[in-house]
Order: sequence, then structure tokens, then C-alpha cells
Amino acid sequence: MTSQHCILIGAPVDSGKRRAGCLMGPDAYRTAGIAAALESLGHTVEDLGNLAPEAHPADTNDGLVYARNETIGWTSRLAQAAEDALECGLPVFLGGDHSLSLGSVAGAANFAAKAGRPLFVLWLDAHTDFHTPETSDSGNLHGTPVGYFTGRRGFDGFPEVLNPVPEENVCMIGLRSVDTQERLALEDSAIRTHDMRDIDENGIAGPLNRFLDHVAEANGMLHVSLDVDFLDPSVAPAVGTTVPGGATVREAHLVCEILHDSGLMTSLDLVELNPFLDERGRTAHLMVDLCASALGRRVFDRPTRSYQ
Ligand code: EXY
Ligand code: MN
Ligand code: MN
Ligand code: MN
Repeated sequence: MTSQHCILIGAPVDSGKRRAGCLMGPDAYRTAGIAAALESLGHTVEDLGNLAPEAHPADTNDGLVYARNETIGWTSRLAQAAEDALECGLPVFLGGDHSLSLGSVAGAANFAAKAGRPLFVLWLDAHTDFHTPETSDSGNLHGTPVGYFTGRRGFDGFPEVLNPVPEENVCMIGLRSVDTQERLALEDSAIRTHDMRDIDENGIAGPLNRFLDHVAEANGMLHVSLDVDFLDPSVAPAVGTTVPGGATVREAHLVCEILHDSGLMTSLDLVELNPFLDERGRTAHLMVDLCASALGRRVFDRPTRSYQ
């Protein structure tokens, strides 16, 4: 197994929605033993601690969206953090709500552009997060990161997206809650979408492997964004946006195991964990176990599809 330098980046972002608690996420992952889990797999681990947003004007919350200025501050800070960390290893963003991915993906895209490689994004989520501030009914910016990093209009005042991720480079798996405005925009886009019915009928490995084939053919970098609500709430209750009918523990591990075997993942977000809603740390532990699978934990060695 190839040893990696894993860079843990605490991103206690809680500005992407009104329900508080995701700010405790990074410390819950640490308490659940993420560093030791990765070290036990032979990786080196560097923990940058918890970042803070860039200085920003106070939010008045009288506009279209909640905590816009704070989220802009986070986006600038995290984009730079992603770009810097990719110089030295594999960044693992410990969220924090999903608005952190405005920054983490934009920064990964800037790094990929400098490296002369395309960036691909695997979005593991119940939701598509494809709103813009103008289409969002809730005004919650955690529903907008895919809209932002693919270059949709409507993000006035946010850092300019210098390297938008091409829609055909984005694959979403686990979908089961899509707003009308998102659905209409997705129908006009080249984003690859796999809802839970698709997974029920065809399994989860097929769509994932087909996407990874595209990444490998293009010599792409791959950012993976894992939202707690990708998982079924019966196994992962610690999230504010639970939607029944999600991925099972084994489906999620299989995705992570296949990702590891592909050797393609170059950065990772763990998002939306709200420890205030957890049951004796079980969701934090499951997310750490999934991260370990994505970085090489396995029961037995076996022949695999290899892109190396
Ligand atoms: N589509 C809904 C909204 O825009 O408010 C729900 C978004 C949930 C976002 C979570 C993180 O995936
Ligand atoms: Mn603030
Ligand atoms: Mn999400
Ligand atoms: Mn979600």
C-alpha cells in the first residue's frame, strides 16, 4: 500500500445553515481517533488544527441568504488552504457543514489547473447542493457548493471561481432530496447523477467504477466530498438534514474501498457531522471508519481494478 501524507484541516464551518452544531465536527473526528486510524494504515498525519474564516463584515441576515459574509470569509480561507495542502499531501477537510466545499473544491481546482490536470469531483450526498443564492428557497448556503464550483451565476461578492469544474467531471451518488430549481438546472447540465433508486436497482459499484474510468483516462485529480446524510439516518443520525433511504454501512464502505483501490483520490471532505445530534459518537466513528477505508483499511488483500 502506498503511504500518503494526510493533512487534517479542521474547518468548523457552521455558517451554511441556521441549525448550529457542525462547528464541533473537527474535534469529534479527532476524539473518534482519525489520526491514529490513518497512522495505523502506514500514513503520516499532520493536523493543522482548526482554521478560522478570513476577516469579514458582520452578517445582518436581511438578504437572500443566511451568513453570507461569514461563508465568503470561509471560502477564501479554505480555497487557499486546499491549494497549499495539495502541494504537500492529501488534504482531509474535517467539517463543518457542506458550505466548506465552496472553498475546498475551488482551491483543489486551482491546484489542478496549475498542475495541468483536470479536477473531478465525487459528491456523496442525499442532496445535489446545486443551488445558487438566487435559487435557494431556504437561503442556506450549504445547499450551493456544486453551483459555485461549477461556475453558475448568482454568487456576487464571493471569490471569483478561477477554474470552474466542468459539469461532466462531477458525479453525484446517493441522491434522494432534490429541489425543483435544482432539478431543472441539473436537467440542463452534464453532471452525472445517481439517485438511490439507481443504486437499489443496479448497485453502487457500477456507476462509481465508470466514473473512476473517466478520471483515470483523463489523468485527473479527484476530490471526494462525503456528506453524513449520504448514509441512512438509522446508522448516521448526527446530521441536521436526515433523509430516509440512504446508503447502508456496507454500500458506503464499498465506495471507499473502491476509491482506495483506484489510487485516484487526491483530496477529501468529511462534512455535515453535527456532534450535538449524535448517539455516543457512533456517527463520528462511522465517518472515521469510512475515511480509513478510503485510505486503505481492508480485511484481506484481493485482486482489484488498478489504475496505477
Ligand atoms: N436543498 C435544500 C436547501 O437548499 O435548503 C437542502 C440542502 C441540504 C444541504 C445538505 C448538505 O447537503
Ligand atoms: Mn463571523
Ligand atoms: Mn451536502
Ligand atoms: Mn446533504
